[in-house]
Amino acid sequence: MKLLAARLHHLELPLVSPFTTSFMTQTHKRCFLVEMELETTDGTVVTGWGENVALDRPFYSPEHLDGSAEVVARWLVPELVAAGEITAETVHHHLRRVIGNPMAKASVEMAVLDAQLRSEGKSFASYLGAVSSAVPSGVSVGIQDSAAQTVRVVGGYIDEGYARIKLKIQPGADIEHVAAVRREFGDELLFQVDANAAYTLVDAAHLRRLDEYGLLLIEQPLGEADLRQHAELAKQMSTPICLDESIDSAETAADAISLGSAAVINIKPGRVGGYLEARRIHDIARAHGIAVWCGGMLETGIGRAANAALAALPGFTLPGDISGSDRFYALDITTEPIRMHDGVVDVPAGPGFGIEVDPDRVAEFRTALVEIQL
Ligand code: OSB
Ligand code: MG
Repeated sequence: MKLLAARLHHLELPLVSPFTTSFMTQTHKRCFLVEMELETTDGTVVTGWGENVALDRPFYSPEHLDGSAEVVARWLVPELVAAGEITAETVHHHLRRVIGNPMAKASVEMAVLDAQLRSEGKSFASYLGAVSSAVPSGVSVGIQDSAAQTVRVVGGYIDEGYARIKLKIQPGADIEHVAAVRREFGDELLFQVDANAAYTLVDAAHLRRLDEYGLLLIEQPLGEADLRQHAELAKQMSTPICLDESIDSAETAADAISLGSAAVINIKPGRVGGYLEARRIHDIARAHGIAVWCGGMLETGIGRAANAALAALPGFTLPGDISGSDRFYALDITTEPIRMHDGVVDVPAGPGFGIEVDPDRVAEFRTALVEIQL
């Protein structure tokens, strides 16, 4: 395929409720969609959509939204134009001169992948080799002001039917909140926590207090670069350690596994540079007997649909942060929202990512439209 046009749709969507992590509170989601027109070898013009998941501020990873958009327009798209003939499978290679910026790269690869699959009439799930038609749907619950409020919010999601609860924690909002949820909802609840790098190895004795609550895992307790220290922490507590921020490529996944830093890996396609790298990490982890699950970045229906397909690979043995669109948004930008029902999200079966972008909704939430000059 050959790139004919590329444009960025900058969006701002209100969240149904504020989302607080150890690093910031979000009330709105800002992101941009990458729309690409490509010409296939037989001369057909096809459109594909990608979604960029960089956060507003560089508080989760080094990337931030405005910088990521600049990298796409100024450095990545020109590399694809210079490459001439491209396929989804060669995008990663063509972008190799640009260091880092995985979320920018992922959004570009997504648009090419969606276009390619649409031109072939093939779903992303069948392209990947998905083995299930629905995936268990977990929900990520932000830090609340009190343990009582945490119980109320978690209870609401349990009533909706979510298959697994992930609770954000930080020093001062951890043991007591976890204990309250366990007391209220019992030992059967699939329950895990996410610290977003809020602790240090000095907190090991404190974190060990979580062991008595039968958590599925603790996600990213220590710093992004602390692979060795996570391995040390793993020796000091029985709750399985899952890495999120630390894993930015198949190589770091391999290192984390061989160092004993992670018993579980959260795979986020944006964080690792795209869905194809995400699949490589799945393959490596599966070969080592390491469980993986699909993380989320408050995606719109585009990223949510793609994540559901990824999570249908056989190594995704734990429920992902793949909730219904209504977990974050009253209105999504796809013609049909992603729905959670009976604790699962259906894997889209249509061509490409299997959703249709709603142009009116995109226009409604759009703050800027940038046509990239090729
Ligand atoms: O650490 O998993 C995280 C959202 C933004 C940044 C980091 C994280 C998250 C979430 C939300 O937990 C997961 C979701 O999209 O449902
Ligand atoms: Mg996380």
